[in-house]
This record gives sequence, structure tokens and C-alpha cells, in this order.
Amino acid sequence: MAPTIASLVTPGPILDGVGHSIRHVSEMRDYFADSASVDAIVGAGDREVYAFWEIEYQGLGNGLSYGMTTVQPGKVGREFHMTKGHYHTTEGDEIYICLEGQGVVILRNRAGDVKECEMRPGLLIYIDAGWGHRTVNTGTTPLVFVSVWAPGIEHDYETVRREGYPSILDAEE
Ligand code: S6P
Ligand code: ZN
Repeated sequence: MAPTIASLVTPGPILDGVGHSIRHVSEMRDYFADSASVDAIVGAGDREVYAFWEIEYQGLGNGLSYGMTTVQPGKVGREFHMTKGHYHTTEGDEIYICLEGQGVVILRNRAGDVKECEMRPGLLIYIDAGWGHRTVNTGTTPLVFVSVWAPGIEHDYETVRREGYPSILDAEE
């Protein structure tokens, strides 16, 4: 799903910062544990795990940045489809608002404490600065959510790659 942006103010400086990214299984070799399953999926033509829009605020004053993410249903090995996950390198909180689907946001701080928050339509998750976040689709339909964050935040993916990060396994296999 792509966001439809309805703005009451001039959208120029905001829309200049729009980004759209698609993450396929082939780009997530470092994130899924079962490399044989990654190879099999990529060999069969690869597939999308998730896509997200980011609208980075670039105007004057204290604005907001926001985005929309869709995580497709599916598994790689026993792990459900998920985002890479990241930490924010500067202080700045974020909220997620689930629109469609079913899943979990896994929060982890740098001390290694982990919390899981359910995602279902209508739920709002507040992510405090300092907590990394990864979103997992545990359902059978696309998981769609809106995110809103403080502008100027840098996204740290390297720590997730280096230290690892919890995921959710399907119990049925
Ligand atoms: C940004 C926010 C989301 C994610 C998006 C993709 O602070 O948390 O917009 O960027 O869900 O996840 P990831 O881990 O690839 O950035
Ligand atoms: Zn974030």
C-alpha cells in the first residue's frame, strides 16, 4: 500500500524527501538464520519481504517525519518475514500505528532487554529512544503500519547485523 499524502501546508519541502525501498530475501542474507532457505528462495526467483515509504521532513521548524511499511506474509525457514530492524543513533522517539494485518514489534535496548508488542489494526506502539525495533508479520495477509518519528534521526542497522537481533519462529515446523 502506498500512502496518499493530504497536506494542509505546502507539501514542497516535505515531498522532496520521499523515499521508497523494497527489501527482497536476497538483500536480507545477513538477517535470516537459515541460509539454505535463503538460497532456495533466491534461486527460485527471489521475493519481496517488505517495502516502505519514508517522508523525511526537510522544512523549517520542528516538523515530523513519517512513513508506511508493508511486510508481506511468509517465512524464510522457520522465521516469519520481518524488517531488518534498527536503532536510532540520536535521541528521538517514534510511534507505529497498525492499519492492517497481524504481527509483533520486537523492541530491544542496548543492554539486551527485549520486549514484544502485538500489532493488529488500531493498535499504537510507542517506541522510546534507545530501543531498537524490528517488525514481524506472523499472519497470512500483509502487515501494514504507519510510522512517525522525530526528524534528523539516523538509522543504525550495523548494530543489528553485528550483534544479532531476536526474530519470531513458527512453532509448527
Ligand atoms: C523508521 C521506522 C520505519 C522503518 C521501516 C523499515 O524509523 O522505524 O519506517 O524504517 O519499517 O524497517 P527497517 O528496519 O528496514 O528500517
Ligand atoms: Zn525507527
